[in-house]
Amino acid sequence: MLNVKYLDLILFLVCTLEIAAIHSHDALSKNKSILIRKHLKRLKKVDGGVRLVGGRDEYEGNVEILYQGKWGAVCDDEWDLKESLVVCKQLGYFSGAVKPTSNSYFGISKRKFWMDDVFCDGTEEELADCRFDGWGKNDCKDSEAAGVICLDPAQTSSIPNEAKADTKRLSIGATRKIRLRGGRVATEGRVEVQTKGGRWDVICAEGWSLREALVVCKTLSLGYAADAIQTKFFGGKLSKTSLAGVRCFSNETSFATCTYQASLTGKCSEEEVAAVSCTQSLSDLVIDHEELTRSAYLQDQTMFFLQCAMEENCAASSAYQIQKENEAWHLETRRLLRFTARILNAGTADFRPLIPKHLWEWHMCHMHYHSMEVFATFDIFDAKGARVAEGHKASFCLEDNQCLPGVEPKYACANYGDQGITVNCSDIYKHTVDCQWVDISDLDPGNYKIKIAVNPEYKIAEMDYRNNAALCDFIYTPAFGTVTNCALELP
Ligand SMILES: *[C@@H]1O[C@H](CO)[C@@H](O)[C@H](O)[C@H]1NC(C)=O
Ligand SMILES: *[C@@H]1O[C@H](CO)[C@@H](O)[C@H](O)[C@H]1NC(C)=O
Ligand SMILES: *[C@@H]1O[C@H](CO)[C@@H](O)[C@H](O)[C@H]1NC(C)=O
Ligand SMILES: [Ca+2]
Repeated sequence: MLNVKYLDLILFLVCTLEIAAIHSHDALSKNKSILIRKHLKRLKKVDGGVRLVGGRDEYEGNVEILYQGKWGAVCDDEWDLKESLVVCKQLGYFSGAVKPTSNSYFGISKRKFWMDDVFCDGTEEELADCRFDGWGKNDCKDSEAAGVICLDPAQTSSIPNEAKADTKRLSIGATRKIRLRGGRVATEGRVEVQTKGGRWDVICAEGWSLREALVVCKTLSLGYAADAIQTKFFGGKLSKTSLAGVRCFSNETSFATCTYQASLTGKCSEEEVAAVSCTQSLSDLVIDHEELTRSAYLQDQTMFFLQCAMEENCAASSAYQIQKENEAWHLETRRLLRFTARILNAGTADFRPLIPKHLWEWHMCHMHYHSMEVFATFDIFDAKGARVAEGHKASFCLEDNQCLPGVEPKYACANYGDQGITVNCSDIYKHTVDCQWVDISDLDPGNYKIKIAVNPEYKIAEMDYRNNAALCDFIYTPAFGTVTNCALELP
């Protein structure tokens, strides 16, 4: 520790002297101080500097950012490829094939969250230049840290487009039995996998999520996963043969078909092990794709009417560019694809927000409390499968808008009411609601795919995620837009 401190001091002195020596040449000195600043940022000592923690090498880990001299975590809400690209670029790593990670993939965060709802357009020099909720403003749990896997610049030529995290995945296999141990009741505990020799091994908690937990509960005939836990609380010790990087899609009927990363066996980067808590009754959101196709239409709207929406990051990046560069931006028009999202709870338990009521955030623009960060995402893909437009519903408020006959609505947003969706009730976001659209101003007419997903980050436990997203054709001509041909799938 002491060495590092001295090193910094020496570096600082050298820099100061150098600046002083060339003080007469103003421009040069300015150039130099910019260079030094950049260098220091590389050394991660200046606010806005980023570093990766918890990974196996310097090119991967949960992202931490320095602000007011303190390191803090970044929340994984809205965290995807563009944000990871900016981080890898800022760190000077090759950014052609990076991979975002979420759910504290590289370990539970022990730091305060500095950033939440980060939106980058990919051109930013630094993560701090991206849009986000404001320093320290967040509603995230320690299991929601965002991370990245960047590529080592030396390796770029040998690894094609696939990030290394996905290389060498093997099936768990039917010969490996699983069981739960260490819980207070039989339906919870650490997950153990039987080795070839008959011993039982715990699983490295890295990346452990509700998806894997759901398959474990199904495999053991214990119902569904109420919780996926990364913990030491249920005992168990990682060994040289402990599996790591275990991943399921959540649609598997047996844990045997889930995969693990062979190269990481026995190399867990943390001490926590994977655990689950199973339950028989849970919620199950289902997206109504018929309502979606019925209700979709295009609308041209001036940005004057989209100010609240822009404040909630609903518009495309180009809208923010226009807002920055054009004084008369209010008069510019955006083209919106509007539609109704109707979400039924077809499960056996109410769907409730993840965060407790006292942490709900009041949204002035839309005059209600937000109880959940990312409830729904809307993505448009081109023929090659590249995402070309996105929207998201941040300004939602979970409530029972319509219930099947004989079911009493229970949840209502008005008056700081309880939020949730009762079994057999639907929460409906009409096409007229703000942000209930995708900004397609940057798209050329053509054939696209649109994907509408609820609970897209698998943060709230459900019985089944295969009905959480609708993937449909979006036919866009100069005259109209149609959404047809939907199929339900995983978010
Ligand atoms: C400072 O840097 C800019 C570009 O980075 C360069 O064009 C300019 O010549 C430099 N000025 C001096 C005095 O070195
Ligand atoms: C589960 O989902 C994945 C990804 O969408 C898909 O590739 C796979 O075929 C699905 N498996 C089953 C059993 O449906
Ligand atoms: C919900 O509706 C389904 C189908 O109509 C019915 O089978 C089920 O009993 C209902 N559940 C509740 C809790 O009302
Ligand atoms: Ca569902």
